[in-house]
Amino acid sequence: MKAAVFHGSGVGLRIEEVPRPVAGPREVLVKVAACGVCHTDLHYLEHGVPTFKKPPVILGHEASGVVEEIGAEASTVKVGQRVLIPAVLTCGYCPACRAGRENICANMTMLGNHIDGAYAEYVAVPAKDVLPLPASVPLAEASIIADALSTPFHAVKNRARVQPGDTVVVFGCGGVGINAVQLAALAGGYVIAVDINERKLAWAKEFGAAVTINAAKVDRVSKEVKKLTGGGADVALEVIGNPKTIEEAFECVRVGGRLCVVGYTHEAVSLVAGKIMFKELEIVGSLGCRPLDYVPLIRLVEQSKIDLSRQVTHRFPLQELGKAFEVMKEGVSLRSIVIP
Ligand code: PAD
Repeated sequence: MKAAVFHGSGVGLRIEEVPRPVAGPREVLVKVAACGVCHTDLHYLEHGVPTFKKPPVILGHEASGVVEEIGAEASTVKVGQRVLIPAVLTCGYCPACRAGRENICANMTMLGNHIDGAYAEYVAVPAKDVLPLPASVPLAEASIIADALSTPFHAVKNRARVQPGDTVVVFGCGGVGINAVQLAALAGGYVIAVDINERKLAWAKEFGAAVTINAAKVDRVSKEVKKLTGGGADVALEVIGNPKTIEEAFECVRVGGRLCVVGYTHEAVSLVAGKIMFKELEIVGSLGCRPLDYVPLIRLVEQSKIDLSRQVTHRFPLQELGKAFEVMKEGVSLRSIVIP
């Protein structure tokens, strides 16, 4: 089969012919319908972030497809079933899994990171992890539920805990951030979207932001947010992964408010500890999504409460995966999917 194989930072990705995976006894072999292209892949390709599996490794962690084969002991899934593959697979028995927090599983395996991923024609995954997709949900577009939607769903609902009437500032309106905007608005928040790209800010408006701020055109975003909210936002979400914007998001939060960090950076950030104490601020991280949250999330998509199709702005064949990273870097895409 054809797959996009990562050979290490600096070497990059090559489209190669590799052996088709075989489903183990408790696994299913999924024929990939589409795989979403996430900024996390760019971290491996260009920012020196290592994958857990030593390259060569097939990247891609945001996939949907159709079950082609089932392992001998995989009785819960049928051949021909349309499925979503969560980006992260969990063990089910570590302390975090036992506590219902599978998204921080001690033995997690992420597709296209710990194990071969879905920039490929086929991928083999445990049967217990795949989620059935209703017939009314478009299969290829549904791939982005696996990360671009599920990550902000968990962040907004469980970590940032947005409540109706909350003022919410979202830093970064890319593939993941746009859904933080959409979901925070759906939760009843008054959403202030921040980006440096006017096109992204226009999309943020379409996806539910009440106000937008172009960070490149103001002196301090926090000053603007304080003006708009009468002293600071109840919740700030950082969905970029830049120490400077994490620090600025922190400055936007009102007394008793909450900062939720979704963006990834390996760099340190500098926050004034006294402000955390005096303002009783909460600082939380948010990683991926718990399996139990996928069910209501897919239901919201099925009920058209979440706009899925409009955010897939670009489609590429696997051979043109490189172009998906180009449009991401140019800032002209919201989410690209590759169709093997
Ligand atoms: P993206 O490239 O689609 O979006 C990033 C957005 O940030 C773009 O719209 C940029 O214009 C905007 N931006 C960049 N710099 C600034 C700035 N200084 N001020 C304001 N806006 C800016 O990326 P994405 O949405 O795919 O991913 C965003 C981050 O989320 C990235 O760090 C990724 O690794 C992380 C992520 N985290 C999880 C998780 O589980 N926590 C999951 C998936 C992705």
